[in-house]
Amino acid sequence: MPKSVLTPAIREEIARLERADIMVGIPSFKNATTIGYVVRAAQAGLVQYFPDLRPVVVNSDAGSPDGTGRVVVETEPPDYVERILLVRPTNKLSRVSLTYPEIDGTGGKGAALRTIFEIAAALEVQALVVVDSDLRSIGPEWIELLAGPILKGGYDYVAPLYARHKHDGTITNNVTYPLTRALYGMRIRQPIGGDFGVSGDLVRHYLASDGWTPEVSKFGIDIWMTTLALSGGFAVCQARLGAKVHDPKDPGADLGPMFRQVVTTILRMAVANADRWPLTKGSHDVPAYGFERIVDPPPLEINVLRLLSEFQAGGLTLADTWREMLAPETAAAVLALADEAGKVADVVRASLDLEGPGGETPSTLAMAGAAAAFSFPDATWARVIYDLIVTAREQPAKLETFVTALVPAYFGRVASAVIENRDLTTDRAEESVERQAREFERLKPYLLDRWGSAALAEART
Ligand SMILES: Nc1nc2c(ncn2[C@@H]2O[C@H](COP(=O)(O)OP(=O)(O)OP(=O)(O)O)[C@@H](O)[C@H]2O)c(=O)[nH]1
Ligand SMILES: [Mg+2]
Repeated sequence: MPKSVLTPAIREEIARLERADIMVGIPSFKNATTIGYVVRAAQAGLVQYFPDLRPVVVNSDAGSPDGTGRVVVETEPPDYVERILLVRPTNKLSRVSLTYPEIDGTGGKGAALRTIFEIAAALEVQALVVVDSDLRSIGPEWIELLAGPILKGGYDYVAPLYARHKHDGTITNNVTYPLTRALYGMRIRQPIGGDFGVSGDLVRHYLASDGWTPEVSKFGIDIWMTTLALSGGFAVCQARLGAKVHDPKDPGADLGPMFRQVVTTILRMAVANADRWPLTKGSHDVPAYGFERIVDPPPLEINVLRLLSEFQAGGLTLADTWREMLAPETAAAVLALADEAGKVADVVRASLDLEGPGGETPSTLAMAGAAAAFSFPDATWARVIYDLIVTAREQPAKLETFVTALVPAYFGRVASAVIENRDLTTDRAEESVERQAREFERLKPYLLDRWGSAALAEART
């Protein structure tokens, strides 16, 4: 079992808290403007829905210079919860903010969660709920929705189910959802959602697991947790949370490092679980807890032109790497698509006035409309990901290089999805995500075939 990472200061905090039944953990890094709201929602939820349990809220911060930790501790006056809920809390509301230690020199969301797990285990909580600190759409009921299935239903892992804008969640939609579903047979729609519930048993399983790689210490953590829950045979469900409104990100500008961390992790775990997924056929729905919601998440602008241009540039500079990491036919198909992306990008540039008076970027809709000719087919994308699983086994030392080289192709795939969904409602866009997930399942024999023949070739050498 990996050794504990807790600092003396954190140990002291644990000794002071002694025990708790339910814990809300909040990782943060420079979230002073939004975390107060999240803490208030968490506290109100704990009092309103679990009045008899001993609660604790723990913020695991990266040492943010913007006063995030102070906001957590000072967020509201002492009688706040009583005033808004008209009930007096039965149990003391304990709330702490601490700076988490790095894991082997690496800090990040995963390292923050590691500290949260250690505290949850030390306090012997029955249920741990983790929520992001940049949430705008959390309410007290999220605590019930994420902890209820554990405390009342015997579940160990509660994944979130929320309406996200059709252009949000691109790593989820294009990689983690379809791949988790095809490999492990469970339709967990948000396997890296960031807001989730975990039982005390599963927390201990996480702490006992090896494999805290540098990627897992960062944004690889979410898919690592979901995959361990599945591979460990834990009872998994989903909770309907409504909309996820948070600090939005444009995939072309912000998501490169996150993509690398998440995808490296899911591929390594696919290799590690090779005794499991070849036996899984098809997929199952995962029970969903909570009342249905009708919500429209706020729109998100995506710079389609930048995505297409980066894909084209990748085709020019990374061709050899793509040929090394993909099957020959897949590499040829992706190179042709990158070339096509370049041509379409030229059309977009010519048809839109990119140097408008304010120099502002044209809208997503305008760019996607001008790029309508471009499409990165589901089947090609599924083969790209499947090829990489095989490559991850054959050349593990070069996996990071390969996943980095995959980023421009992912941009191409995201551009294609944005273009395809440009006129669709969020509901209709969901159908294309499902279609792609089915394509991953349909092509699983391709993966099994390549996996088997690569193993055979290896055995012969
Ligand atoms: N402690 C710590 N927390 C971090 C770090 N990076 C991100 N976080 C927290 O992790 C959560 C998710 O980070 P975001 O940057 O919002 O990522 P996202 O793209 O919204 O990812 P999702 O979880 O999929 O929504 C937030 O609560 C962040 O404050 C970090 O380096 N250290
Ligand atoms: Mg966020």
